[in-house]
Amino acid sequence: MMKRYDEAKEIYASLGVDAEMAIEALRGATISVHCWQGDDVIGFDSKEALSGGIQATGDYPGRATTPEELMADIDKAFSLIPGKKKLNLHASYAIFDGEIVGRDKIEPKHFKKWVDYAKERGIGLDFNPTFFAHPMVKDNLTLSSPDEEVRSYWVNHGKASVKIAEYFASETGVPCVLNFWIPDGYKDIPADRLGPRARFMKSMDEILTVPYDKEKVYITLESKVFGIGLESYTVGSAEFCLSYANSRGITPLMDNGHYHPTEMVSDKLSSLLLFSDKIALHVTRPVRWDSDHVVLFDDETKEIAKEIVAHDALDRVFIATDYFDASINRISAWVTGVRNLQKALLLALLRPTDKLKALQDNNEFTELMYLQEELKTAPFGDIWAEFLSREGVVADYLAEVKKYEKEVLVNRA
Ligand code: RNT
Ligand code: ZN
Repeated sequence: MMKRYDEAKEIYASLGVDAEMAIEALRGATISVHCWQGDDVIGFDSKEALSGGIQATGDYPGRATTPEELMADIDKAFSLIPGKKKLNLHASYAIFDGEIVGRDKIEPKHFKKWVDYAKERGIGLDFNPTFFAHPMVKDNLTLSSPDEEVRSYWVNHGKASVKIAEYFASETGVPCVLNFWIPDGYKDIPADRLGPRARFMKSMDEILTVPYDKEKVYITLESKVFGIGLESYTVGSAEFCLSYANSRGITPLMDNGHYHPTEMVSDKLSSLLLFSDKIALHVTRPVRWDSDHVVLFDDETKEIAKEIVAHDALDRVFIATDYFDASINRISAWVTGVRNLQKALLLALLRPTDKLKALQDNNEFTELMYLQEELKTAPFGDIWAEFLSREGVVADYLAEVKKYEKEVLVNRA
């Protein structure tokens, strides 16, 4: 083992890369892992089916149906994922002891068990208000609804969420990313595209009147181009969200499943980095649509990681995962996707970035092609294996996952 790493380190050194520094940098990179892979985005606060134009397909056995089960599954997944992690929660994962309240009235106390969970494990928490799968979603609209009762209900949900995010940060000592995403939109061509967006703007402005500590809470806004049943128009389009975020001093969030199929988030990152201090990402894998398949070690994931690392922006980009596959073992889905994102970051850290940039600026494209292609067959796997062993996580996580499936998951009702 040691020998393979030492040899790999030498090979990278000959390409102008310090493997030790790459491993060190990866250890410092935090991934915010979404809780909703564990239960197909169902949560605990409502009996409604998943809505909002998103879908978790498949019926693999063992879905977590209680907070205890979900926490146990996250523990299992986290034990198999190296590096620094945060847990990303949705408001729908509120844990009510006794009295159940509406989403407009949720309070920090409804998330105390999650805070205890995070503190015991020394991790931070991120948060998302949940604007879907709820009876107060009317005609596919929430913050942009023309029905004032509906709109203000969701404004109150947003306001309540700001307070919960601040509570998370205060309790854990780790800043909380609070992400707003609304599914609002129309199946067919709207007569009025501006009205809903104006109401969305007004609603967000109302939510942002809640005072919060900007060192503790980073509010992000996630755009989307379409959803199932919302094919013709989404209120929170890319242009709306980017303009809104930049004009209000909040952070734009890009989900790489939320663009037209030939648009690449990897190409958008550098532009946003020039205009925003922080940016946020949901890393997912869209297959023909925003299908939220498990993240693979594929070209676009590598390219996204490359852009973050090449511009020295690991501390400016909030990196989160967002996918939900119910057709395979859910723990394995978590581990595979998050590890692939970390692999992509490591691969990016193992590039002689300055040398490559100089080749571009000197118009030496023959040399640039040569070196970039050589890097593709460098012994990346040995550096990754070294990182896993230093982090104390097993390389073969499937055996662990299968054991947990047999002992725990299949026995669930
Ligand atoms: C939906 C968005 C959003 C959700 C989660 C559950 O298309 O990507 O981020 O996936 O909030
Ligand atoms: Zn997303």
